[in-house]
Amino acid sequence: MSRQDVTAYVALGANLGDAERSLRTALQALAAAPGVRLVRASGFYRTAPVDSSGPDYLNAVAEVATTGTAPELLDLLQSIEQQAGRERPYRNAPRTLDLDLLLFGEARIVSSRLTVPHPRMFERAFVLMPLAEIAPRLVSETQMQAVAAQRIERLT
Ligand code: A4P
Ligand code: MG
Repeated sequence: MSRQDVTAYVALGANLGDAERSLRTALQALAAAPGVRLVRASGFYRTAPVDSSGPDYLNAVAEVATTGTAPELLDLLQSIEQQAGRERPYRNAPRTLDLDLLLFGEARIVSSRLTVPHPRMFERAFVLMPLAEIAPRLVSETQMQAVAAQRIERLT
């Protein structure tokens, strides 16, 4: 990791179509993007929809190292979503692929298109469990207990 690299965490979710294939393809696209290195990825988790409808989701979290900025990383995430055929009929609609930027180094960002840390990440087992798997120091025991009632199962 060079000195300018920033460690960022990306949440992956899908609940339409071949969700497992969508997540695998998204991880490959992250790994292949210029200036971005896929450092590690969690396992895949089957999760109950939260504030959303449709079938169970498949969720995961990836750690990347990037030489770019947070808005550039968001551009990349949105272009990967587009390639997966994502449509946006309404907020929290079922989706073929959702990529959210959870953390970007220590950055705190509030802009019209980006809020980091992701404002809802600590309410969600589908984010915290895979994040804790790859970066345990980022999630406290208290935070995990707060989402313990949400249904989530790690796939082997
Ligand atoms: N935006 C602002 N901050 C960020 C950020 N940190 N990362 C803006 C990504 N995007 C960010 O997102 C809407 C706008 O948020 C973007 O244009 C971007 O500029 P979107 O992906 O188009 O819409 P969305 O996915 O419907 O909204 P969002 O905010 O991603 O929804 P949530 O709150 O993330 O909820 N249940 C389970 N079990 N698993 C899931 O993965 N996901 C959701 C989505 C709901 N329930 C779920 C799951
Ligand atoms: Mg999103």
